[in-house]
Amino acid sequence: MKKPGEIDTGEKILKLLRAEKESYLSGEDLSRKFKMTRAAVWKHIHALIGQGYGIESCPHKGYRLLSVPDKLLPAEIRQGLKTKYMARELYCYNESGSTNETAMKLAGEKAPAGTVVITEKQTAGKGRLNRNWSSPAGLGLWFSVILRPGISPKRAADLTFVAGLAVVKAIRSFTGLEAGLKWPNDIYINGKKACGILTEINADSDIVKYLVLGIGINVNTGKTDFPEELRTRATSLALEAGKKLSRLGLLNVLIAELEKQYEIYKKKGFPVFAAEWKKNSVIMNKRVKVKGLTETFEGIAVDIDPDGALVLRLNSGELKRIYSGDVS
Ligand code: BT5
Repeated sequence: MKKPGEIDTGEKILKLLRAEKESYLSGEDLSRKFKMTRAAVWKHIHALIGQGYGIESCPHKGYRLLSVPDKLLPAEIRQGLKTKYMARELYCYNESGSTNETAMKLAGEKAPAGTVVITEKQTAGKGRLNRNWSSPAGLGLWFSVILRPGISPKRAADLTFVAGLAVVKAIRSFTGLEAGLKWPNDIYINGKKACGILTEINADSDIVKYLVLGIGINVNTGKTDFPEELRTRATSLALEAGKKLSRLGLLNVLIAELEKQYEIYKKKGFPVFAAEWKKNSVIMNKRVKVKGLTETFEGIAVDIDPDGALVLRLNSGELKRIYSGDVS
């Protein structure tokens, strides 16, 4: 695990190694630069190797960076970050229960807006209504973002739309895949679910104190990595693209897109979003079945209203607004 905030010596050494590219960085130079013994330098190098970095150590020449691991390490994420505040505070784990749970706790302890909690694997990843979210190690992006939007609790669901749109745009630009939105919180590709979003809040009666956006994307998940019951309904970007993809590359594009869309939302408000969301939806003007908590409705999805409700034209011609449920 890596705490947020300041860059440690190991990360600074890594930066120098990266800058050297093909040539070697001598242990002596490093020990002078960081005012530490060569044994201490070796300890840092050893720790980096332990994290999965390929570092060659050559007598009389020094150290050379050969490869970086396919892991969501803070130094790797920070490297490609082009945001003002999104993911500037970063908590990275090898394994966690649920990143949403950790993020809610950190937000309660005053973590700033934009803080990101990310993990290689979740053991208790969750969806809405405490459903399970399958999050196997090293295959997806399982992360949560803390926001402090200063909105009424009634508007909290807006942020699910903001995140959904950012995810769709990022997947399309990074992979070229035709990802689309399914109300209220899913991203689909070729009729299967590739991503889910879970928004949680801590609120007073009239203001959201903090909000956590939980985003789960199946990136390199293979068919048999999914639990059996999901195999016909779930997909991953790699399965659709026919090749393995860089989780780090996608994460960087997505974090930047999320900051961009969130800023647009704050400036222009929900209606601008709803319009853009509809354009990227896979259910608009289609016949759907919506299972609510107590009732199921069938009809044509015709609109998203200003409150984020799905508007269905029922067979009777009546327009029905639905505030929560699962669409199929
Ligand atoms: C969601 O809920 O789709 C929200 C998922 C949010 C996951 C992220 S990961 C990071 C953060 N930390 C967390 O603990 N959660 C968030 P819902 O619409 O209720 O869908 C849940 C349903 O999707 C399950 O009941 C399964 O049927 C299906 N499902 C579970 N895992 C899946 C997966 N990896 N891919 C596709 N479908 C899945």
